[in-house]
Amino acid sequence: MGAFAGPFTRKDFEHLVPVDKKLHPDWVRSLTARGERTVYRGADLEKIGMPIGGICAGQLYLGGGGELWHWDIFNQHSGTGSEHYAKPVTPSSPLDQGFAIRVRVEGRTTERVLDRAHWREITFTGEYPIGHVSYQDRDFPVRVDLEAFSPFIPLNTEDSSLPVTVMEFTVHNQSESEVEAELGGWLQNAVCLQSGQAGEGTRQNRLVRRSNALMLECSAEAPRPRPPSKRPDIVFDDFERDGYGDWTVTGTAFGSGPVETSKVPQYQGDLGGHGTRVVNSHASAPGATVEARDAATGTLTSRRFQIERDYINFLIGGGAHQSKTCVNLVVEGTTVLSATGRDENRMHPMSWNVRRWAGKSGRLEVVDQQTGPWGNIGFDNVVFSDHPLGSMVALASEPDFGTLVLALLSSGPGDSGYTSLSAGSQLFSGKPSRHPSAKPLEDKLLGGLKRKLKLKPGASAKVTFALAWHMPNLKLNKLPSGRHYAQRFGSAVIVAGYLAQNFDRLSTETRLWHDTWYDSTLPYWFLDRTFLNTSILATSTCYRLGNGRFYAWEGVGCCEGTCGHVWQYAHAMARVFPELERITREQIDFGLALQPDGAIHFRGEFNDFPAIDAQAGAILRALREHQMSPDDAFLKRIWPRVKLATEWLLAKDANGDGLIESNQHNTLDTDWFGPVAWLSGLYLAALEAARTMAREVGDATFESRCREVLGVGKKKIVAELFDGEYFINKPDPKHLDAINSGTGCEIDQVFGQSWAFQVGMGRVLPQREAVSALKSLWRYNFTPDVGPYRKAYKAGRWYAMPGEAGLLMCTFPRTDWDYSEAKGKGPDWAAGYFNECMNGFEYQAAGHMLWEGLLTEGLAVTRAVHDRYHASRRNPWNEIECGDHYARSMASYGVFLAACGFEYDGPAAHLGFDPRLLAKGHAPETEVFRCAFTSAQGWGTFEQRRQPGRQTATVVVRWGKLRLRTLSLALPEGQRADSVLVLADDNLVSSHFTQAGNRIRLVLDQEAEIGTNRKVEVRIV
Ligand SMILES: [Ca+2]
Ligand SMILES: [Ca+2]
Ligand SMILES: [Ca+2]
Repeated sequence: MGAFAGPFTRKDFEHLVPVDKKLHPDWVRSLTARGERTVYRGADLEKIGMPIGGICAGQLYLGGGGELWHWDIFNQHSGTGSEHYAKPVTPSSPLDQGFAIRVRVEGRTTERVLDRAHWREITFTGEYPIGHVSYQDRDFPVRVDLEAFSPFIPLNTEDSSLPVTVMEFTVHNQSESEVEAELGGWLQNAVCLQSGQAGEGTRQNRLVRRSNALMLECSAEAPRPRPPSKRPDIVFDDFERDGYGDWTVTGTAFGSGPVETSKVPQYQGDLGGHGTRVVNSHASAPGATVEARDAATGTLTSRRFQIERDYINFLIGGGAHQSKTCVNLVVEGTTVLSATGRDENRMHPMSWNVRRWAGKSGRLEVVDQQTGPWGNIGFDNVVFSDHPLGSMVALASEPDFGTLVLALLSSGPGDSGYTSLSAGSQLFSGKPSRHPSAKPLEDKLLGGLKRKLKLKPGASAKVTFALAWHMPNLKLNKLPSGRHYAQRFGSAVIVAGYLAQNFDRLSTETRLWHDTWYDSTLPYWFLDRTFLNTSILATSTCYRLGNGRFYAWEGVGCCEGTCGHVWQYAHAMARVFPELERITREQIDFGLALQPDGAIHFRGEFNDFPAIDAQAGAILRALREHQMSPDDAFLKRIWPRVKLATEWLLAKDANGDGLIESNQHNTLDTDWFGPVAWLSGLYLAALEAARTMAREVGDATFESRCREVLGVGKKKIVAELFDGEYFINKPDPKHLDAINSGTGCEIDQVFGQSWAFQVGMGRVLPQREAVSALKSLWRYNFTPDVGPYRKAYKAGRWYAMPGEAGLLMCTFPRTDWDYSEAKGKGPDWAAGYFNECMNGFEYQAAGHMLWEGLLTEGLAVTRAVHDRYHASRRNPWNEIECGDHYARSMASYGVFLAACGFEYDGPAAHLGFDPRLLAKGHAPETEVFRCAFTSAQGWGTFEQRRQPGRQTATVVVRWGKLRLRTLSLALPEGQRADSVLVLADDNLVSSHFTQAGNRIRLVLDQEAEIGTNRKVEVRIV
């Protein structure tokens, strides 16, 4: 990527953010040009990791060379932070798996593994949900194209959340001769890969035929119970004393002895120890802060002992850092076993089977060599026993217990399977085995499948593999256990069988969605970026629990409780799988999180106080979820609770003037005081949403109450908080030590209006002031290079590196308030947010810019994020905030909706478009716009064509159905419609229309139901 702006001199950055962005005209043109599919190759392939499993079913990546990596499907908790932005993750895999091809042409045989290392020319195109990889080499007679995906069909949540990945290879014979080929895949049996201990069971592979597919099934089994032992337990140490006794201590982390559990810092909670003292290298470390205590390091080493029982049982807690926060068993100078905590202070029981070392002498080492977060280890109650602790016996309840399947679909007699292989490369040389294989847990067990092909010159053949997994033992702190998919399917074989049986429909409809999305006049880069964050649903940010509940982190393993103030920015799930948002509104926000006074605890059962923005967002989302419903049943069920939540907000505006007073907790993780433009603006938008819903359910009293406050508030927010250029806050003089952006130019200042557009509500903030605020954001906060700004303002995390562009969270253009005043006495980490570029917020502002007609600005902000995530820099599919695959980034779908000017109300059978970004048509003076849309029961394509004096609009349903009563369209500014004709499948439909400004509102005399592949056409003259 070349420079897209400049050249700049030092003078341009005098104010740190240049007023003149000096954008290159070519770059500006590329913002709106359709462009071409994004194809990555060469070094750009290295960091790619496109989520490729079903939604809410784990996290599996498709790498740039078609390798599957990451493999987070085993219910292991892995926390992530902000660090992967500056230091992107490089591919790694806990298990041995791959695909390879062997060809035989004119007596010569060659083999290639299908990965990045083995081909001269690989191209990768990731168009979520489908990834394409093409492999060629001038020395190799065949080209191989891979299409990888998991079934993904908007509105069909169940079929889009299968724990499965399809790898469909097409082999093309590019030579002049007939080619004999074999394409195969191998898979390590990774069941109980983490939990499986030597001597505690076996892994088993067998071949299964089902639904015309050949499957390699991988499973594990506990050993048969042995007769009970009569040897008594030996308590090695329970640490119930002042000092460490004969343990050798190094470093400072372990202090002078075991800590009394009554004296550990309160935030650590119950450590779950045995007796009154435990080893805990956080509680015993010196230092006054969490960071200082975690920074301490040290080791504890036991005396030598003889191994004379089958098990070593103990309690372990603390960090999950392998070899950094761990307990080791050292036998004859070698660490033979090691265990870490699970990033939890509470210790859990652990048993090691040590039968293999019976009679030998060993030592235990307790290690804390980690200085960052979770840099501590907890340890207690070491007992040598012939009985493992309870949890160990139940291999079947381990988080990584379950089944895995490699399947070959449409299988014929030319296919063969191996239940045991010494290596993947043995696929083509070994002797196929039909019989089950078993190996003890301590040994590696591989299996594979392959197909023989014969290809004439120019011919091609398709080979479809699938990988399925079934790991039902998900256990998240405080939450209902289990995986939703395990309620539908009993094993990976049954999952793969379902896939095989329904493969035509599932693959056709997945491709249909992909093709519908890309069948658009919008630029490829824009379609890529605004949809690819939907893949966050297919990462370990998101879960569907055993009871059907949707649950999510903010980012993978970070910040619990489906956080309302983060998730309210995200629009993708609501529009693509609205059922999951409805579940969350009903069961969580307006369910277990709703308090008797109407406050919503924004992390569900994980916190005990509300946030203003999350509260307003929940009300706005209730309206959006209602609009994405086929009828008003959802609203009727939820309305009394939405009303109660609105009353809580109204109570926060004690004097009823439309501005919120007192403490206002928000997504910047602190309480702000005094009227805050973005929080009061969101409050007004929520009131408008509540008013709309009150009207629909016939609650006239509440509707008029909302209307009254809105009437005052809409005026007051401008009079009090618009400073002539943008919206400011008026910090409460009684709380000047609280953090507050004050008169700074803050990214979310007109968020309320942005939300209003997303749900078709019209104006909460007046156009002139809203546009001026957005132009100020562009002027003061958009920088083509964040470097100079971050050099001056160092606090904050890195989501845009020096040399990269972004829209800063808050800058301080006025002289009456600056960063140090804004910071108040707030913590550094919270004030640092002002200096960051956080994608989800940027998308929120960018979408709003498009709605308000600031086309270049809105696209440039979106593109800045897109360019930051170019594969040459980092994984394009992993947008990071305080964690990987950060949920707020699903705000990018809202930018797409803004470009379409989309509005939809399912129960009212209303659909509308006001495209912001028209393309030139083939005919002279023609402008075209085409986009995908989703609705409550169906999805399809909207197309608009403008020629001088006339306009046509077409709605085609590609999947499901669409109820249509009213349709809202836009004419060019200043034009009036004389006549409007509506045709349903070429039959005239009677209708009438009204025009206000450039918007046409069309009413069909009778509601139409448009089925699959049917269309409605509107001709306006
Ligand atoms: Ca103890
Ligand atoms: Ca430490
Ligand atoms: Ca007030």
